[in-house]
Amino acid sequence: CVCRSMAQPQVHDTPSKSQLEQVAQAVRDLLHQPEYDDGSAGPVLVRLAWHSAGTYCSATNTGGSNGAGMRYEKEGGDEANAGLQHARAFLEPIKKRFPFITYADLWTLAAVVAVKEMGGPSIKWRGGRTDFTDDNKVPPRGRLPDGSKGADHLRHIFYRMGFNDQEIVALSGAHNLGRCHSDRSGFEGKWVNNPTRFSNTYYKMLLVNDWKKKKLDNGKEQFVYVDEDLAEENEDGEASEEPEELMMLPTDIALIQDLSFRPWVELYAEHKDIFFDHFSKVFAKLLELGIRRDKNGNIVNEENQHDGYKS
Ligand code: ZEM
Repeated sequence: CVCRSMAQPQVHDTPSKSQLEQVAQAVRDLLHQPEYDDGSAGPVLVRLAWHSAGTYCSATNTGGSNGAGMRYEKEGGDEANAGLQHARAFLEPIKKRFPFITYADLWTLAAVVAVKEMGGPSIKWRGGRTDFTDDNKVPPRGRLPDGSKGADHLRHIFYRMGFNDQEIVALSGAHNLGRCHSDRSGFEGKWVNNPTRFSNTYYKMLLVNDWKKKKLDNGKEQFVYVDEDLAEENEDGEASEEPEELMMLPTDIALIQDLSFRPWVELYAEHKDIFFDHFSKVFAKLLELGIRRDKNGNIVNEENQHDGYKS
């Protein structure tokens, strides 16, 4: 690319609308994965976008979804990113087929498409991200949240990105999707019964269920609840099926224990439309963290913008 050799800020054109629609359709086509997890690649794609963007630090203007640094061991090997190689592998054939899209755009666009396909809100997305060509500008490890901690930790991590309490709770609603894997995070199980349908069920579960602390064999502590209704359903139908235990991370439980977080959980549990609206806005904000655009919407990568990845 010529612009890389220029001393001035780099400006990349975003792919055209019809090119992006082709990519979006290819993402829709790969979501159905009968052999994988709960049958959908959607949840892990959403987590990929979140972890690519969630490294952002507003004080140093470093990290964020631009660059797709997770391709490099320095970021991809962070234990917080364990399992996301599956998400990247799902998308690799699309990258091969549509080389005009950067990894950084593909990872973020795929999440937006997945949320919508799983029944969630439309999310504004803008392209033009570029990919790092080496790992110099890759942010340091350790910037993503640790599920075994509490409200102070959540604030420490998310305030660093520039989010407030309401936004922390709205973003956490993504835990309506997918599951924890013992071989990835060490936690186990899903938050809701239908983890491939985007909804506000996560907040309802937080409020109505009686969550009990459980220590896993690996020493990790999470909160669990066994859905009795589901147990009966299973007895009527497939008798062999055990009722599935639902789970919450300590950070999820912090949302109902903390007096400033809790009212947002209550609001979103009651009003799915408000949750969808707030989630749409906050997820769009997440994907734009650290990205500066010119008046045409093209991303401006200043040569020195990412200097000083020290912390
Ligand atoms: Zn998650 N998340 N997350 N998250 N997350 C997991 C899974 C998923 C935290 C966390 O420790 C974990 C956000 C916020 C936070 C998703 C989306 C978003 C897992 C399980 C853990 C441990 C990983 C595994 O074992 O595979 C913590 C502490 C968070 C702080 C609030 C935000 C924000 C998200 C998006 C907006 C998704 C979709 C999953 C399910 C992934 C999958 O593979 O099914």
